[in-house]
Amino acid sequence: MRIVVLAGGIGGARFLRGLMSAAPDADITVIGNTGDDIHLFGLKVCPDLDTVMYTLGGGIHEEQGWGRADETFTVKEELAAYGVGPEWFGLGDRDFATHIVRTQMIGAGYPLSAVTEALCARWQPGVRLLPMTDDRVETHVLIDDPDAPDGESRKAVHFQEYWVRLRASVPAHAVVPVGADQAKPAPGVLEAIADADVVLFPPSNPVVSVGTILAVPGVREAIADAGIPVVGLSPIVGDAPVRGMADKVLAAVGVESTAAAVAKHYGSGLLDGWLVDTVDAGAVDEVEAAGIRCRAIPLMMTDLKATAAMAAEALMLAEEVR
Ligand code: GDP
Ligand code: FO1
Ligand code: CA
Repeated sequence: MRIVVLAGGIGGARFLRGLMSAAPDADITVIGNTGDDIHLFGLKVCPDLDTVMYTLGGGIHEEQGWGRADETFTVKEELAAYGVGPEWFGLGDRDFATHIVRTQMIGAGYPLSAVTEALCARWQPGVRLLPMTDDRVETHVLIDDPDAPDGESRKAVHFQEYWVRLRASVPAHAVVPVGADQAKPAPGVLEAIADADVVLFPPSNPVVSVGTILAVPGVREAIADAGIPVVGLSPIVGDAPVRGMADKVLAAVGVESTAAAVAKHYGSGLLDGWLVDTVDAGAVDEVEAAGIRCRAIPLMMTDLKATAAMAAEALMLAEEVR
């Protein structure tokens, strides 16, 4: 079976582990979000691609969910000694090596998709990991400008600044995937969708992860036109994200932070099936009334067994709606 998964970072990566356990023989292509990418110290950092690569390749910091296990921060400390920041973004020494290799290859003319393949040759994630695009896309978040003299102006900050520096503590008025409208799907992306038997949306952030991938022209259309089941799992459990800032960025796009609202945001034109957590069983009728087949099952990725059960349910729902 050929499965395409649209993945962000932690939610996507942890779900993929469960999927690989539930469907060990499946041929899995991951289309990764690159809207979180940021250039720091002259290096290109791809947090969501790296989170998937390290998680599936056995190099992730398990508790944190991002970055490398057994990490040290000597380079960061030395940069700080020169007064060179940002100090709010924690790049570790081991992780730096990935960004150095990536930036060097891009400088030599390789597209991000080829670079990602080269990095994965080391990590052997067991899936085909494709960036959504080789073109530069950067998610920016519109917030109130605290320094504005009139107290009313707004400013855009990079998504990483909104999340890591500001911890999403201020309202997001808009989320803009800058460059997405001009971006082309990376080589292999549209082909993987056309060849797939099923498309899965893991419990990734619906706005800044899955939403950003769908914002690359051609991707949403390819999925909607493929004529194959599209099944998603809710990242919202009990009207709140399990972790992260999905509630803040959903508010920015005018969507309530509920499992049903997220399903309706994707819409029946895209989504055929939706899994909500058992605590949200009351949402099933509302989702089905919107034309999306819905089931309530435990959706907490507490361990591999629980996550594999979620993935198995998603694949069963896909067969039901096929
Ligand atoms: P990020 O790029 O690291 O933020 O990761 P993703 O976009 O892939 O996933 C983030 C989303 O995963 C958040 O909105 C969380 O609510 C969701 N999430 C994390 N852990 C779980 C879990 O155990 N169960 C469910 N249902 N969602 C989860
Ligand atoms: N997340 C943090 O909360 N603090 C950090 O300092 C941080 C550094 C970092 C470095 C490399 C990387 O691949 C990811 C990193 N993350 C950090 C995670 C990242 O910002 C987020 O998980 C996602 O981009 C949110 O979607
Ligand atoms: Ca992310």
